[in-house]
Order: sequence, then structure tokens, then C-alpha cells
Amino acid sequence: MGEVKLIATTQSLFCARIQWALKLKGVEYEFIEEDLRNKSPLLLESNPVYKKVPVLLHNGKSFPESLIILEYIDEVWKHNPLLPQDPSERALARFWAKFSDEKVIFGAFGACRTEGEQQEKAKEAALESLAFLEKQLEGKKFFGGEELGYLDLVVGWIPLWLGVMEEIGGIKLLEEERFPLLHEWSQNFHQIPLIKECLPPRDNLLSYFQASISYHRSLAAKKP
Ligand SMILES: N[C@@H](CCC(=O)N[C@@H](CS)C(=O)NCC(=O)O)C(=O)O
Repeated sequence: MGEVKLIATTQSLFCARIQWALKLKGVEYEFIEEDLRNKSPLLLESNPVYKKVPVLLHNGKSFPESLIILEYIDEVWKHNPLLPQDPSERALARFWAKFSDEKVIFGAFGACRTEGEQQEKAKEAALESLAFLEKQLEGKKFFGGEELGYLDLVVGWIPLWLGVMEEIGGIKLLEEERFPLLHEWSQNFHQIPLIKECLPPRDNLLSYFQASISYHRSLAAKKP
């Protein structure tokens, strides 16, 4: 199937989902750690458009954008399918993945990095987005049904990354009483050995988000 390399950082939630997918498929790969403060020529050549990680290198080609990479992996290594086989379910899984990346991640980060009245507004919006995800779990163990699937990997940042953002932001979004299904899913997902294997140490994430949230708050404080 050819050599597989992943340009990534250990702290990135977008990169973790690719590692999980490769592990679920049993694909051997080389992890190339990128320094995002001093981007390597390899990253700049492999993803000249966005210059972001993750990038998957396979058979002389480079594939950026984590959702696209997940689909590519699923098409090349067909065993342990990630996306649903039914076209309508597949389309909906893609819809919720896009929603999660565009609304939930940035909504949650927005709620954690703001303060005061702005934070209240951002929190309301983030809670509304999380409620949509909660509904997707009704009657299911995983977003993919009985087995882990594409959408589980996409929202797999929630158990660790959201917890860290909440801690630094000083707010709680994923309350157990409000989101019982997401809460239970988070706990189950986090305990899966293959998932745990690729999680960055919590302390690293804490210092990473501490710096990022302090930076955003200082910018906001300077605004007239
Ligand atoms: N939509 C992209 C987002 C990737 C992304 O934002 N990666 C961050 C790391 S978490 C990055 O490379 N940032 C570097 C930069 O913005 O210059 C994906 O799904 O792959």
C-alpha cells in the first residue's frame, strides 16, 4: 500500500483524529512532528495553500485537511470502515463533521477565551451547538452506532481538549445533567486503549491553551 507519513503536532486535535484512524485501520505510519512556530520546508511544500497540519503523505502525494484525510484513509484501507455504508447516513455524518469543526470547536474555544458579557453570549452559542451533537447520540453507543466511526473521531477532541479549554477559560460547557449522552460518550471514548494511546499529555495541552487564551484575552483588553 506504500509508505505512509503524517506531518502533525502532538497537541493538535485535528491531527489526533488521523492517528486514531490509522490505528483503527492498522496502518503503519511515520509521525513527523512539526514545529508550527518555525514551519518546515516539508510542510510548506506539502500544504502550500493552508500551511497547516495535519498532512498525510502517501504514494508520492500529499493530502491536507483532516476531514479529507479521514475519507482518503477510509477509501484506501477499506477494512474497519469509518464512514457509514448507507449514502444518506454517510451524507449526514459529513454534515455533522463539518458542523462540529466549524461551529462546535470554534464556538467552545470562543466561549473559553472570552470574558464577561461576551463570554455569556459565546457560551449560549456553544451550548446550542453541543445540544445538536447530543441529539445525534440518541439511542446509540457511539456516533457511528455500535462501533466507533468517522464522526466519533471528528468529535474525539471533546473529552480531553474541551476539558482543558474549560479549565483555563473558567467555565463549564459539558455539564453532565445538561448533556448526559455526550458526557457518557466522552467517558467511553476516552477509555478506549487505541484512543488513549494517541492522546497528548494533559499538562502539555494546559500550557498550550493557557498561552493561547491569555494571548486572545490580552488582545481583547487592548481593543477600545
Ligand atoms: N481545517 C484544518 C485545520 C487544521 C489546523 O487548524 N491546524 C493547526 C494546528 S491545530 C495549524 O496547523 N495551525 C498552524 C497555522 O495556523 O499556521 C484541518 O481540519 O486539518
